Amino acid sequence: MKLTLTASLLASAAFAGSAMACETTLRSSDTHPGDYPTVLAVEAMGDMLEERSDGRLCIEVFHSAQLGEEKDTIEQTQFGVIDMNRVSMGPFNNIVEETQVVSLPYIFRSVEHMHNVMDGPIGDEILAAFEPHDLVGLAYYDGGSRSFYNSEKPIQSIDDLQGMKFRVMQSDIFVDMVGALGANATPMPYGEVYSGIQTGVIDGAENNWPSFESSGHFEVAPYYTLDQHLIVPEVLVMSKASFDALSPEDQELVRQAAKDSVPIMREAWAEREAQSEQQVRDAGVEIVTEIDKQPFIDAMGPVYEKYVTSDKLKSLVERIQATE
Ligand code: GTR
Repeated sequence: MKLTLTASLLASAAFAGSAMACETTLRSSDTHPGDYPTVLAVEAMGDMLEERSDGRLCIEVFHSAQLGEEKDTIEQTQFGVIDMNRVSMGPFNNIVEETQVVSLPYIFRSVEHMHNVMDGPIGDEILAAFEPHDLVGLAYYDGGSRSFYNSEKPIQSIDDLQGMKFRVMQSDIFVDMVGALGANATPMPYGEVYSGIQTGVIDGAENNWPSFESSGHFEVAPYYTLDQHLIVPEVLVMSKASFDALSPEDQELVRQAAKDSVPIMREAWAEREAQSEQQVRDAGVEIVTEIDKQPFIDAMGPVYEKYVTSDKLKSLVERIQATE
């Protein structure tokens, strides 16, 4: 019995690998697979942190939704059960009001516009808004632009969307966004989308190239229309409880390493986006690139009216629109 226990302890110590030497290993969640840019970036952050703290602080990334789907892992991060989390801003909409503005359809004119906003004072303001919700906002990552894909037909215009059923991330804004286009939205966890399309519970979903590819959704939804309705930044947050448990020096190391992981993420993203697009095209997915976005943009009026009501959000939207 004793021998078995020792053997299993040894086995788990070996499994922990280099994290074993660390005083504190921060557990970080990600829904994506191990080779996805967001996972690689948090791992790179962990390497920087381990080196800069002389091995005091490490990060272990639990990728592929090992710790659960985004909505649940966000709650666990608020409670301090999970130390860090890399998530889209979308699932935060019902928790951190300020995240709603960057989840509005067509709020950003391009990825470059999104970078200019999030890298500046508006980005800092939104990061700070996480604190009252037991979270510390550390850095923004890229999520490309999201477009509709489905199992039924090529979507050439809003007319083709009428009555179709699309999965959206768990946020009311996206439900209303799809509704404003005349389609029906079903909020559901990311991990259920593949089988949802396969079994016909939904006709499709919407996402960026790397997610469309890595999730395998393209296998069951071979029509992709580049209407690019959303450019939602992603965010790396830390549990306030875990953050407060660190010394001020270590807190600074965490903040800095998170910031330093951003260019690594952007490079990995650009590479992966091109690879994913190629893979999806090679698989024979029918891609509609020529689409008039103006009717889509015009249809979003009611969504802005419903969500941009407080002075705080109005000011954020105006300042985002005024950013180059
Ligand atoms: C991805 C994003 C994930 C998750 C997913 C989804 O693009 O990186 O964090 O939000 O979309 O649609 O659930």
